Amino acid sequence: MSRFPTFPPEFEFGAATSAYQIEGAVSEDGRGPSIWDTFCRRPGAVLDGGDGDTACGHYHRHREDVSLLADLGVRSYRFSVAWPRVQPTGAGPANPKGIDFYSRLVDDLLHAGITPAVTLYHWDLPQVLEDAGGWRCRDTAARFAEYTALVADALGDRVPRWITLNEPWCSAFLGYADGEHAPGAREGTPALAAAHHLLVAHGLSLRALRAAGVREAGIALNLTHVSPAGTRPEDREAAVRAETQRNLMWTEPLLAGRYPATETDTWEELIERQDFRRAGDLDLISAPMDFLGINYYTPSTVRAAPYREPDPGRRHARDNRFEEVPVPGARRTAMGWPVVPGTLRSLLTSLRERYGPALPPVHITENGSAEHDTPAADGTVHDTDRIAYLRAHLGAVADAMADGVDVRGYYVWSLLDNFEWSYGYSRRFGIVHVDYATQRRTPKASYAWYRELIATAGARAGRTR
Ligand code: PNW
Repeated sequence: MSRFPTFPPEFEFGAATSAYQIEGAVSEDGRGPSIWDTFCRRPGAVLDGGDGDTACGHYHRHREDVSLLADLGVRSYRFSVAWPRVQPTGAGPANPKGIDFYSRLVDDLLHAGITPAVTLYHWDLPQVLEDAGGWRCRDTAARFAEYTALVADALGDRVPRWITLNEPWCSAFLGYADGEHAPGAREGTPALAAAHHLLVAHGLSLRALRAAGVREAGIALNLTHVSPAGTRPEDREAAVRAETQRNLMWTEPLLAGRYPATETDTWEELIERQDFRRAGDLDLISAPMDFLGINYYTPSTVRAAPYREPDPGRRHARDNRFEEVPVPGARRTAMGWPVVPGTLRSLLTSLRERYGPALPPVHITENGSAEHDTPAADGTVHDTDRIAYLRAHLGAVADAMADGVDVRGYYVWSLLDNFEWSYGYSRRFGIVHVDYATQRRTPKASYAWYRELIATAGARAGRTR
């Protein structure tokens, strides 16, 4: 096997982060509280009691972080704008200091020759909006469209690529059904309402982006590759339910303008009470996008499991009549996630088969792995497992492209070790090591490897930088 998979000259290599995971400075320059500030204070919500109060201190170190990106040679950097910096209470005019921070970041990136890609929502909902019902309420989608217009108005002239939502599956089900993410709710129907309102929010946000004249707009979904654990009919049915919830309930409305055909098996009687759906919603949700962002980490192998109620007497909106089983022979990352790179190729080709020309060009908006990094005495990290993970997944992307899937770019998750949500600082995804006590950044071996891959691809393409 050659050292690097081969990509066409115009392929865009990038790196990704998100606001709450790296910025810190949560009370500075008028930022209001978000649901993650609140959730982190709940005892037991985050491993080791971590929070994003300081994180990587990126808010004050963004210059240094842009230098790291420039040395890496990436063509694009994906970051998120914190809604509560722009609208501390989720409504009203833009907070100028919040906008200024992102405006300076964008200018620094452009100065370094790096294309900014903005995610508008990477999970930090203003707390005031959650107090009014959060994503359970349709009004939050309207608020999101107003916020989108403010950010697009301020940055739209300089930012070509826009992502409305990051992983709405996580916001709806980890946030409102499983209680693992903010706001930490364990409810029934409201989580399904949240899923729908997130899709409506995407549609309204896309419309606001179009009105502002932005060049490229899309969404980032955490799609997975689902397979049944064996040949038992009940396991095959479990795989259909998992496929519906993880993939189809997002891709069908977005790309085909319909709710998934399998949803009534998945949510049974809950479906009959879906009065949160309105005429015209599907037209709004399925408005054409310029690209589909896919965040990919690991496949799901599932078997049938008995239904579990979250709280006595309440129905769980997340169909949990399936459970994940280990993949035999697959290595697991520090998250416990099995590494099966070929499943990324299969996911991409199956999307192409299902949607044909309705599948827009794809960007892999996140891919990477948490590993048990052990810094050597000199502080360097020889993360050979991460390099193997990245090489194999980039190879799977190249294979899917050879199969005819139009993939335009790839963003490694993540530039920096950072706040890994309910795992706190215990899991490291960065290609740059962060010593949280000193905020010292040390590029890992994977950073050097990725840098060489980018330079090699660039040299092949006749680019100089
Ligand atoms: C994604 N799950 O999160 C996010 O977009 C990133 O912010 C995050 O750091 C990264 O992946 C690594 O976890 C996920 O439980 C969190 O299935 C949880 C799940 C999936 C994605």
